[in-house]
Amino acid sequence: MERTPHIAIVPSPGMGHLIPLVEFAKRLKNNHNISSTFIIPNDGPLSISQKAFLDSLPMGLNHIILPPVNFDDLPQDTQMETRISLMVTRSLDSLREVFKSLVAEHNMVALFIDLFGTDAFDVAIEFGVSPYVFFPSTAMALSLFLYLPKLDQMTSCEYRDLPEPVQIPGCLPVRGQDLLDPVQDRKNDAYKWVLHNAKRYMMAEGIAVNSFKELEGGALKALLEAEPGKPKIYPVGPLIQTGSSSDVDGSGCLKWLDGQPCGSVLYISFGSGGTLSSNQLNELAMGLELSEQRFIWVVRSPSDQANATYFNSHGHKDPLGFLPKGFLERTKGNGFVVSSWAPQAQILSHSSTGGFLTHCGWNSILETVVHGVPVIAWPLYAEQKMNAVSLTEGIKVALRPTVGENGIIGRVEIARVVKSLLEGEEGKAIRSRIRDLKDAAANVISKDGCSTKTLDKLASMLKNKN
Ligand code: UPG
Repeated sequence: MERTPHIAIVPSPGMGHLIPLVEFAKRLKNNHNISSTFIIPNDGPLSISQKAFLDSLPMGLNHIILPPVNFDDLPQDTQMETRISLMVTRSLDSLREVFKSLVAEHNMVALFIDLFGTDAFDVAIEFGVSPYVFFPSTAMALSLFLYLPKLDQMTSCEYRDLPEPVQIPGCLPVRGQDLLDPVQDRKNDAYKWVLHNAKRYMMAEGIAVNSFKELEGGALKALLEAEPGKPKIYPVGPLIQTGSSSDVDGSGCLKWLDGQPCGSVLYISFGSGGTLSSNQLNELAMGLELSEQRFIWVVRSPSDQANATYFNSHGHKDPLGFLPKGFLERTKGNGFVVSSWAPQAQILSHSSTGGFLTHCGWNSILETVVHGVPVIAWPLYAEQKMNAVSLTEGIKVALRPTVGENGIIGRVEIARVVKSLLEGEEGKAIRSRIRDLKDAAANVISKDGCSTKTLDKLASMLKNKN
């Protein structure tokens, strides 16, 4: 048997979970010689981006795709968190088979799951392997997860009906309606699954969280306070994708960026799963045109469900066909439209990029902080509204457009915010604050930085399990 320490990683589906976990695994391999196997639950063929990403994993990071689970019995309106949790729960038998061979071949020291995979802990424990969580979202969301069992007991109504904002330990008060989507309807299975997983976080020996003090000081302070039975918390962020998840610049957008003035381009992307309604897509296009600013926009086919492409970012139809008539011709030269997926890491690190209109997925936020790019916050689903609150009211590095009474952000408002970010005084103040954060981020992941040291500590813990 090989003596190099080895970990199993069971990610929830979706690039937003896979990307930071792979960065985490790369650090463990390169700096501590801990290798890993990604075990991928699914309910059918992986998306093009996921497949390409897994196929390009470096040496020492393996992957195994589990047999697909069957979801024929699930109602059409089953929420994402229920699907993700059930994908792991229904994969336990196949996971057990994989574990059998992993423990025979490797020196297994830990299993890492992310958000909703805690049922996999049972398999790890059966094989004497230590259970850990890698939390790919905010320290604020983690603080809410650890607090949720108590909040659930204390509250009888829906959280959105609470007269006062919710006080998550260490965080800004958050209105109930801004808490993450799956806790908005406590009778829905999605809530039950989140609560189930949140309770089982206490079984973990440790929880690594992708954040750092300068970004989320209050939440991290509360998380780091020791309490009986509470897992040890390891803030290891920001871990962001270093290369691109789609290596080739298929659309030519990077080449186009090369020809634009420094800091002049707004990058617009709603992450791996975000979609807009047809009306909203139209208003965004018209607003961009009205702003007369330069932009790169990752366009997806419209849908009334905000996370319609979560499990397959490339969708099925040609998204560009849904843009307003004549938009592409009128914005030619000023704007560049990419269909479905763009090399985000390279775009954000490019000197021509001066702003990022984002759905506030946590990886996108970390990437924009690391590259010092100011933000327009346009949250859509999951915990993104909470993230938007921290960005605008907490660390103040984002502008947030006002939603109209019809639930749509209108073109005039969009043009106003875009101009204000790229050309206005507000934009300047934000740019200066996010540059400070950029320096702080570079510092914590430098050789002697605190996230590097925390990861060293976690790695030594794992190695001591030999
Ligand atoms: N990305 C690309 N090209 C694209 C779109 C996305 O490379 O065209 C990358 C992006 O760089 C990032 C990742 O894909 O690394 C997307 O991650 P994120 O911004 O976090 O968005 P989601 O994929 O939507 O992330 C899910 C949830 C989000 C949560 C996150 C971490 O939707 O709310 O914060 O997971 O838990």
